[in-house]
Amino acid sequence: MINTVDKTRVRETHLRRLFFALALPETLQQNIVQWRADNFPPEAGRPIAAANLHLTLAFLGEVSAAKAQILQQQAGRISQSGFNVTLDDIGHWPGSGVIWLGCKNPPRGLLQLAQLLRSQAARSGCYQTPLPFHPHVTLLRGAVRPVALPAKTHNESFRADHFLLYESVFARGRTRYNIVQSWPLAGSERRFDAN
Ligand code: 2AM
Repeated sequence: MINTVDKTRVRETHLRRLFFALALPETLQQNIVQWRADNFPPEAGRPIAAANLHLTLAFLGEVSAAKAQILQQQAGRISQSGFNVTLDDIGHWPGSGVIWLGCKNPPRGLLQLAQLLRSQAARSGCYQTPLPFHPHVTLLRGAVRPVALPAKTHNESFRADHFLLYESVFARGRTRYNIVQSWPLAGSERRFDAN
């Protein structure tokens, strides 16, 4: 009996750090890393590993299994078309130490998808920042000093034909983003379930 109670408690208290995001195609990740190496000195900040370059749609924070299940069910009911994302903007937020790539004119589909996921998250009790959504791909962290930004980005586009739920895991001094689940955006077939 004692074992049963303990197991239940462990399940309820096991929290995972989760977020919804768009993945970047691998070639684009590699191109960005090359462009970053050519355009930023090593002291500019800590570069994000190629495989970790992504565009966050909604950050959920530390989430229980029960809450994650509800959010996954809601995400599965989203019916939206895919869209193209062009990374033609660059910026620096010295307060958070982030240097990023973004979109001068984010596509409406991107804003709608993020808005929906963020409001579903808020309704489930996941704190959402009151700051407006500013879609971006974080390139460097720890960039707290002034830095000369390149005048232009490499201006690459990618097709967002699916969105994903990731778990952020920190182990042996490294952050890894593991795919929990993926959902296609209309007009595409792609689907992946980690479980
Ligand atoms: P960032 O790149 O602007 O730091 C995984 O950690 C992703 O979730 C990152 O892309 C990060 O955005 C975002 N994220 C992390 N902590 C967050 C927070 N407290 N609020 C909003 N987004 C956060």
